[in-house]
Amino acid sequence: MTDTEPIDAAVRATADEIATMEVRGAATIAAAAAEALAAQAEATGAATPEAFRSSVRAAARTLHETRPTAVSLPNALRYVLQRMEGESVDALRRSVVEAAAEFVDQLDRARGDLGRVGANRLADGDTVMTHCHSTDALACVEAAVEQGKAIEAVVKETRPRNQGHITAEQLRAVGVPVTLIVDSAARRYLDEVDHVLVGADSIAADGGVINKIGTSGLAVNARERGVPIMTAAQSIKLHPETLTGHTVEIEARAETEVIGEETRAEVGDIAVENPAFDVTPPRYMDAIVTEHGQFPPESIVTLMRELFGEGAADPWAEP
Ligand code: RUB
Repeated sequence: MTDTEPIDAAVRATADEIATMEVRGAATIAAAAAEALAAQAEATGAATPEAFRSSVRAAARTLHETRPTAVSLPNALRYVLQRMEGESVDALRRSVVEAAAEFVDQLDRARGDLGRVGANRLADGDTVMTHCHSTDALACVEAAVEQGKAIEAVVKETRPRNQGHITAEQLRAVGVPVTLIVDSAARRYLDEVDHVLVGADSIAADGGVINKIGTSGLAVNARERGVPIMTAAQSIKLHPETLTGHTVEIEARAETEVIGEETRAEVGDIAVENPAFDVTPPRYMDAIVTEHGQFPPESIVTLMRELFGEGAADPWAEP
């Protein structure tokens, strides 16, 4: 069946914002995608249940195509589409709007719950090193601060997009003293920190952690220095397709994020690559902290099976 209902402008705007990284970070992308499906449900002029379903699925496909690595995006779409039910357009619309609101609510609660789990790993007086900007990772520091612990942070700037600046700002907002460093200084500062704390875009069934490029090198260095490293990742970061052997696609972003066109012309004929994420093998990660508790990476598959069964559907596909 072909889609007859247009994609709502709000959906297109959200898809653009995700693609250009105005909206970024796995959990934030997931919430925006769920809300965009609700916007499509509210706006569509579909006259029949079949046309309604088709229009929401088409919106989901538009959102799904934006960025490939954070599984929270397809997991958000799955959550809402699997709850799209009803015999009439009105009932279908209600189900989508309610499911999207429920999803966003669960995201917030999961972040709070995992934050309290992660905070238990942090002691009063600890210093954490961060990479990129992760709302799940920040939740652990925020919960520790709420528990009355004094926490300091060494924040990697995270080239090429400098998401470390966002982390620095948000940590300062909760009163955490911050030292900003360039990425290549990380190993030098590992001796001064008690934990490395990162987020995740996807977690594979073998416990591999897919996160911002640079995480795996940081993890190897942390292991060599004996500094524990944890990933804070609510369960929407678990990648169900990896249960059946699929690998996670690593997004390649624009070369201009690495070097401006003018400078590049001055430098001469060079190749530039800009992978946005990398995979940290489970042996270099000490713990994955979720809203269901803390897991050694090798055991995360048990939670994945419990939540997703043996795999994942693609409910946005055209029937
Ligand atoms: C963001 C990034 C974050 C994870 C987790 O990459 O790698 O660590 O998405 O974030 P980008 P959160 O800036 O390219 O989106 O914990 O907020 O879901």
